[in-house]
Amino acid sequence: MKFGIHAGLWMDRWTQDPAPLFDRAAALGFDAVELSLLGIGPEQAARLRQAAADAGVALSCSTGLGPEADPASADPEVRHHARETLARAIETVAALGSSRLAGVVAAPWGQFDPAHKADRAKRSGETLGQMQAHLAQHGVTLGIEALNRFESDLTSTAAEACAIARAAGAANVGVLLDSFHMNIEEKDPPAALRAAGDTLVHYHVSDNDRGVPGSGRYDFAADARALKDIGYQGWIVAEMFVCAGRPTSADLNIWRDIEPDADQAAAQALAHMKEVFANVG
Ligand code: LER
Ligand code: MN
Repeated sequence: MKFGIHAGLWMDRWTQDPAPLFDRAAALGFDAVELSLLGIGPEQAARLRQAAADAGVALSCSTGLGPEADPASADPEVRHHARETLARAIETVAALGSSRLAGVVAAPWGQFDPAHKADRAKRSGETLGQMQAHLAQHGVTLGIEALNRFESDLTSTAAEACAIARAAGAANVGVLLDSFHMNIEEKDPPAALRAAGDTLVHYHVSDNDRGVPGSGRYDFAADARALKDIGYQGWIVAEMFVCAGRPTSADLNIWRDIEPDADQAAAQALAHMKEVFANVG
């Protein structure tokens, strides 16, 4: 099991070069850095892979699909574009030397169509299931993130994300659960983790305000017991967005500084993660 940090903590724009952050994360004691593919294409992969290796950090990747690449769309052309977009993302992940891709992959980020939710969920599972051969060929696992109601209507809860992942019927498709989203949507986050079981392939942590885990109301110790019970072997990645006034923070609706200093937030996050999740994995 690895402890990671999402590079978005430090990034003004998704297109900012994340390479200098690898040494920073390593110096803070993290094993891994998560990159958003929103600003990274295959042409940067070899250089970033080398930079991560030089810094001694592993990489995981997250992404968000737009409406033109909606796996749940009723339009076969749009679903075709979703498969093409995911295929390029999977290839980029592999070229980065990574085996993990997770995030907003079941439906577009910030798009809502509740009247057709059941049909969309069915089509999303089918489309993602069709990625299995490509995922297996490149050694990549895909995690469907359960997102709070303000970011998507298709997978608000772990149960909804798990239903799509299971319907995909693909060994390399599972779910990403994130404490920030679970805090909003789940009545009982540890129960949601237990119900996800081996469908859980990735786990994000931040507190209820998207700040340092352990600084707010979220019960990480209870999640740790659930992760141990299900034999979770995946990574634990701190995904904090704490600085206002940046294009990246606007994408995550961060309108005030949540923590005074990003480096300090990362250090405090890792200290809490090591304390609370010591017995997981
Ligand atoms: C967005 O809220 C989020 O949690 C990210 O993991 C999306 O990729
Ligand atoms: Mn997340």
